[in-house]
Amino acid sequence: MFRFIHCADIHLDSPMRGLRFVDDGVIDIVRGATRRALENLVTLCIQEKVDFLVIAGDVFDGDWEDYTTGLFFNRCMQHLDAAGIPVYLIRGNHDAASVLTRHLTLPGNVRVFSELHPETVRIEGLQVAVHGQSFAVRDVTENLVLGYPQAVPGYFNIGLLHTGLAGREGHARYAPCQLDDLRALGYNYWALGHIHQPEIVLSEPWVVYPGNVQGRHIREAGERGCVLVTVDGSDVNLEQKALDVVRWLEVSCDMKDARTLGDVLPKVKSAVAQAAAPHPGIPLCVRIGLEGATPAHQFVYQDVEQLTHEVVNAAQWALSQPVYVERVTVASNHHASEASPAEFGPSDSLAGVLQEVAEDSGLQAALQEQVSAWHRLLLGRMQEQDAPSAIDVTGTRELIGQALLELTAKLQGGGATRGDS
Ligand SMILES: [Mn+2]
Repeated sequence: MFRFIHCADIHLDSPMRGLRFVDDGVIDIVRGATRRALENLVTLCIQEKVDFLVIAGDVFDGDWEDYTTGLFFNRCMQHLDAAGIPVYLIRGNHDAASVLTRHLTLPGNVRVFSELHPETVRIEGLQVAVHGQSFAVRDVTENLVLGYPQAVPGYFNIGLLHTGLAGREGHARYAPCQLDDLRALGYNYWALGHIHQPEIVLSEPWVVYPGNVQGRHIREAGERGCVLVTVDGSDVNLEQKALDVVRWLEVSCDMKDARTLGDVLPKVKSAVAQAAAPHPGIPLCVRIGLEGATPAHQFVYQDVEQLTHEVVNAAQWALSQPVYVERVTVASNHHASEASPAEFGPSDSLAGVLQEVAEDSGLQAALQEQVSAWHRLLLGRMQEQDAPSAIDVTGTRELIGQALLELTAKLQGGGATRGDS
């Protein structure tokens, strides 16, 4: 019987993006999250007395800003060394040999696989063979698996690979390969990295993405961690273990029947509490979406800034654990509501006109062009995984729609009334 931990995509010192409604102290906590998650990984390895650790690429987020990133990683590896735990790792697209310009000598327990060709390391006492190849450059486009050797007979064979497989939404197709390529080699367990969403792709043989150890923004919502694998003869048991220290969550709040701020806030509180229930104790970074048809729509758009901060306020209020609000989105509408025409009065016809404008394909195209230009500009400054791959016309239609709704509400409200007084 032996046990190992499979993790990937640590992205050490990755900047955590997108939190809007927090002060500096919180930003520091969040910035340190990938380091704390790595510490949690080391603690887990030691507590579970694993025989070894495999890391399937992207230990680092990119070139180190300074040497402290490398020093921190080495300190963690030294703790594992002291506990007698070896580490097998490959480099991925984010920490490919050509990407990192600063280097530090690794502790003796860390074995990095070559980027020139696949290598096999045999752990003789356990009858385990680990096969792997690092990325030499960021965009590896060839199928690396084709160079991997056949399984070592009589051993438990682990394939370490950083890959997008045959394609995964939102991820660059690095080192593409087919599941049949993996099956063909007769390994027991493919320890994959690159896709940040945890996924057990296959169980015969095991093909596993553990996900990243710490979500870095709202598109990496939910629990993040690693996989603890116990091998007992032919029995292989997998357990997902959380390592994250802050967790991203999307909270959708149905505004149905809300007419005033007094109606909206309890709904926010209960939606946040419900979404947080499966995640007790851990600090949360939430995006709160106000959705659904509501007669309060006019009110909502009268003072978006105040409403937004009231929503943040209500979210903080709803939980005993720390909760930070990433963003408040308002996607509710009144067009589908059952509000009486009198509620909107003469401006109903204005709303109709604006609705037509929102559907105007010429305007959408113009906005699309503008947004695409910004998008190209941003792409140059962002890591590819953090950038949306494309911006589509439906997105711009929503943007126009939202802007017009806000305008309508301001026109209808005229600043005369706010809230329910
Ligand atoms: Mn990654």
